[in-house]
Amino acid sequence: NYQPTPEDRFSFGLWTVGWRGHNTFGEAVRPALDPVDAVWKLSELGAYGITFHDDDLVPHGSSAAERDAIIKRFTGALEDSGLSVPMVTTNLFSHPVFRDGGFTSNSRDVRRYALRKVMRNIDLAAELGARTYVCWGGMDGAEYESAKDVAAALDRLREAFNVLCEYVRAKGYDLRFAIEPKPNEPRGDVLLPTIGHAIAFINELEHPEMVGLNPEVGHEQMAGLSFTQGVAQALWHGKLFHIDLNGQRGVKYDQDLRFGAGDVRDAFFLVNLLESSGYDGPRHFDFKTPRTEDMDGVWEAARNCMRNYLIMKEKAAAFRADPEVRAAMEASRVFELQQPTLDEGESLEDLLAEDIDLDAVTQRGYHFERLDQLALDHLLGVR
Ligand code: GLT
Ligand code: MN
Ligand code: MN
Ligand code: MN
Repeated sequence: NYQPTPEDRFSFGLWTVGWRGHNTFGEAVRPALDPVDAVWKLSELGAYGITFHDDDLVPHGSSAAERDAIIKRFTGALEDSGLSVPMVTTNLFSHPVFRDGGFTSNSRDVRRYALRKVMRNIDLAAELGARTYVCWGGMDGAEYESAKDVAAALDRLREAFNVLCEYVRAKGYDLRFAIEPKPNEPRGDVLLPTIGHAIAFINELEHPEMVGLNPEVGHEQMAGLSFTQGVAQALWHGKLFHIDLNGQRGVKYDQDLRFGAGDVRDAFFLVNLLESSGYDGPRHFDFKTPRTEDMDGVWEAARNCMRNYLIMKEKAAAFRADPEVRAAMEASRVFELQQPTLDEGESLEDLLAEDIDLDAVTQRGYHFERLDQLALDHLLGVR
């Protein structure tokens, strides 16, 4: 019956179920959600975790006493409900001071403020037992080529991660960073626009082992890319630290639909990949319920994010276990790709001396059509 349990490791951002529906053209359509109500509702639905930005939990401008009281009340609800906080992040985009970004603002005082804001919230993240700290730099980017020195921005971004890794090491926290790429929105062009850009950037850090990725379904699809292929590469590099699951229909604004909406094929192959890869991190949903819905619609969407994941998981397992699928993969030479191109110890002279029967091999068809239809039959529920 696709009823989630905490073992499924489903988590939700406080900003997702709490999104009030304001956008560039319209005002908020839903009431503010009390974080404590979110905790209870999510645990009732079968989630295991809740995540938040500093400002989602403690409104900007709260006094120290107010902050303490809010955190005390929130941790009380966590203890009583059994919900955990696997990931925490920072809001470096809403406040007007971040209009040119956080870590890469042209203003040095803003960059210093951004670092302090993150460090302060890292202490809270560690206190709550979070193991992952997400950094989404959506406001770090540009609309004017002349106004942003990209090399300097990357220098400052590297500096920020080096400083933050140093902070975590000095404090002895068991915490890793996960960079969330996005091609655009809110900035016209965001720094580190895709999974690939972020992986290359991480290699330039002082502690690359402490920094990985939090890729989001819709963000890669906004760039017209295959999310599943991007995640496969992130896994290959050992960099899938966390994941934002949602739905997106094609190359357009960031839709943040519930998981399963949008590109159903990519969702199916993504779940198939995650479930067969050994990825054991949270399955985190980052969705925004469309403005047409009231709060009932929000909880309906949250429930269905998990339901769709579990349906895909069942279908993907059946797909992998199907003997006809195995045979079709064999016929498509899928497993042959796992074989190294050269034998161990083989000399390049041997390789150079070999010949190929071009006439014969050129005729070879790969039967991918048959294999793909088997996948689609599974997905559509007729197998
Ligand atoms: C914002 C963004 C998301 C990020 C969040 C983390 S904030 O809602 O659109 O994709 O994951 O900062
Ligand atoms: Mn996200
Ligand atoms: Mn998004
Ligand atoms: Mn979003």
